[in-house]
Amino acid sequence: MLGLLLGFATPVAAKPGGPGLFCAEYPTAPACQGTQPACTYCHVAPPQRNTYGAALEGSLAPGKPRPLSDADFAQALPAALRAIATEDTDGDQAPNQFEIEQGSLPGDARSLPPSGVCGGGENPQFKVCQYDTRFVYRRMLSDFCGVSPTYVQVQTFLELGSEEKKRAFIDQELDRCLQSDFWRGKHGQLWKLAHPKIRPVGSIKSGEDAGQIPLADYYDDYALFAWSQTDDHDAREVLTARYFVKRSGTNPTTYTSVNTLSSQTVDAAHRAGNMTSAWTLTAFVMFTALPRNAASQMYRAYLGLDVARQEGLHSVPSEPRDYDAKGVQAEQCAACHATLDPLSYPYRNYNGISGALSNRYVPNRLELLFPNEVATLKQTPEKGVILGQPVNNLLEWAQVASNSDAFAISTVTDYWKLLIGHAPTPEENEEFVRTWQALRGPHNYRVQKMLHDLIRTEAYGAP
Ligand SMILES: [Ca+2]
Ligand SMILES: [Ca+2]
Repeated sequence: MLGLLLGFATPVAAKPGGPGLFCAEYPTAPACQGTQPACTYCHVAPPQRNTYGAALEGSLAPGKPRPLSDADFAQALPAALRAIATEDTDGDQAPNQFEIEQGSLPGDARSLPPSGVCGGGENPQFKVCQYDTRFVYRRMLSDFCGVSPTYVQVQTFLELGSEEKKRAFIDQELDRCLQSDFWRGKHGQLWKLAHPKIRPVGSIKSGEDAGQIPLADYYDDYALFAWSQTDDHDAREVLTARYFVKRSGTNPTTYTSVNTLSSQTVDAAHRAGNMTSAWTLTAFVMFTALPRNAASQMYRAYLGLDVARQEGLHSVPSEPRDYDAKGVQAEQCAACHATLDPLSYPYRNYNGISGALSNRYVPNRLELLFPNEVATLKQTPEKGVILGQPVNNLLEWAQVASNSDAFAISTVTDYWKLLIGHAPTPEENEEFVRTWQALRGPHNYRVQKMLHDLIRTEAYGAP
């Protein structure tokens, strides 16, 4: 909403790139953690700007005639944000940049940065330092092992004495619980995390627990997801794996990587993890020529960006081209489709449901399988753009996606919601940012290591 409305009197001159540029300037701001800045950042009621929006407009390429072109807007916004960073536009004593970083609104004097510095602060609604190892021990066993500690276990825990020994014991118990079926087994906690990404439909499932019209086996997708989140595996491979994962046994459940699976049909050279699984192609490509649905689902599921909610918009100049003549150049569509269509092109040769060629990479798919569609369809390129970066194919799409801030933020947000019960709040932002940055950095995308960090946060450990 920020970008759509920011700095412009009419929606015709919508600038959907705004949120992306804002978040590039403030990547650790609470407003950019798995979500997008809201309209209220700059507006009282659109198109009326609040004090922050007005100050920004004043610093945006001053002297240039309005409305600004998309390119001029994109070029001028970072400097304009910086130009007013140290001002206090709403007069509440907190400078804009401080408000943005602390999660309050820089254009609303009633919205103040939290005073919740650990151990201090006058506001009782913010947590003070009260990380409680006994509480964490209970909570961790319940979250990761699915059990409460017995009386004897609690006594044994308390007898460990020092906080240091207790924390070491909790870490050791966490590693044990991460092996449990409650955590990693069929229908366990990791599967629960994967549900909104995979969107299972029992009636068309093939293989184990098959439905009436078996089309594809999404248990393979759960298996790769669970694999990518456990042991010493790289979480990014849920999007980039050229291999498949086989699940076997219970208590313990074992996941093994394999080069072929009878339920999977995309050739090794064109695989990109769950983005190209038989289930993704069946459920999200289906019968469509240009698989916008597959692209937007992957964007939402693994990067936390929902194009339909104006999130993650990185408009590509001269897009949408509307190769399939769906009317996406219409004013109300163009803003989203300038991002969505180039995001979808790399899927052009991935086939959904159509007999012998189902769920495969088919070179010249549009030319071969959609001969009766509009003539311009076959001009659809395989090259596309994701997060503003040009890519040649879906494998490169997956690389850019999995290496992005959005992927790390989305990965940690999933666990934050599961384990803490809500998306990170502004008060939790510092710990949240530290957690996803460590996942990307020192932990090299090992979720197991990230979870040790997560249970050590104040957000998790304060009753
Ligand atoms: Ca202020
Ligand atoms: Ca404020």
